[in-house]
Amino acid sequence: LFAPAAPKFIAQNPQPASAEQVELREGLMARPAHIDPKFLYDALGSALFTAITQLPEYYPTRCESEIFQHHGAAIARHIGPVLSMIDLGAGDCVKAERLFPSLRPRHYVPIDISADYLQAAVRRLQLSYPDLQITAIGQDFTHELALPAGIPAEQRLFFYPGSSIGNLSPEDAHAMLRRIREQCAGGGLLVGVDRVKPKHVLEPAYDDALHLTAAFNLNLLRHVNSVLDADFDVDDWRHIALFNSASSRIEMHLEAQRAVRVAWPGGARAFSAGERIHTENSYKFTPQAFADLLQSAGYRDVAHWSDSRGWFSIFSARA
Ligand code: AVI
Repeated sequence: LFAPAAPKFIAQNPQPASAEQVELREGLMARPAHIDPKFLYDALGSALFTAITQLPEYYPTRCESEIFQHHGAAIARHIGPVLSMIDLGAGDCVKAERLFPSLRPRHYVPIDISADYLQAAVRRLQLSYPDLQITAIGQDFTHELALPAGIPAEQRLFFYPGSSIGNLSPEDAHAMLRRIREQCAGGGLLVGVDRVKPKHVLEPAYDDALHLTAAFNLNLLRHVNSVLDADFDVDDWRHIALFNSASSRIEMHLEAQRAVRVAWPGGARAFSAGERIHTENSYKFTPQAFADLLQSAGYRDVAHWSDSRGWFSIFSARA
């Protein structure tokens, strides 16, 4: 009989429910209306996103794992010894787990806004790695990055895969990279970045034939209903994904299929047919543009590796 170490779980909710409600109300009343993409990730949204990563059209996850498969040893050499691996937006923790054999962290700190989903993943992981110290944190790290004390900064490797950095505005991405750097001076960052490519590859990745991405986007309305006690009817809306080449980003929107009125305690908004709610941006970078962003945020020793088609890049940098 063996008793695996119990994973520690820290639930941090830097935004109390009422702050989320204020944010949602402001976004819904804005013209054009917008909802922050973090509302895509309730338990069902996280499960839908995991399913999206298996779609033939959604290339980023496969490209990223190809890079780790082909260049894993070179990447591990560039990073050097790792004691603590801090996984930003860990989800099901599978990506980090694949790197355990080459990076051999002693302490794993997965952070994700979807606390329930993370907790289930961490329980599974601890059974497979009984000696690994795991501290899971349910946190919206895009606002604040609060880590448990006792992990020296120079022993920290931040792992930010999947091109999630592309879901932030350029200003927020810069601020986020700076925040990470302050937390790992002497340590490093390993980050996945999606690259600019033709529209005919990009758009189907965000508007797939099985409509999983449509379900992922529409599910955000159900999440908003539960947080705000609003009365969105999912059937009134349709999923839109388009590449805005001037801004180098995929945009996701929800478009009203008819005139609708959406109400919540203390407020309401009328949407005309065809009016949209902007729900997500996913920025695409050239390798030079991302290397410049890292350098402007204070990183050095920047290196990157790509998949065979040059669709995705992994950057490693020292803080
Ligand atoms: C999590 N993030 C990197 C995904 C992306 O590709 O921007 C979210 C996503 N949105 C639609 N499909 C996937």
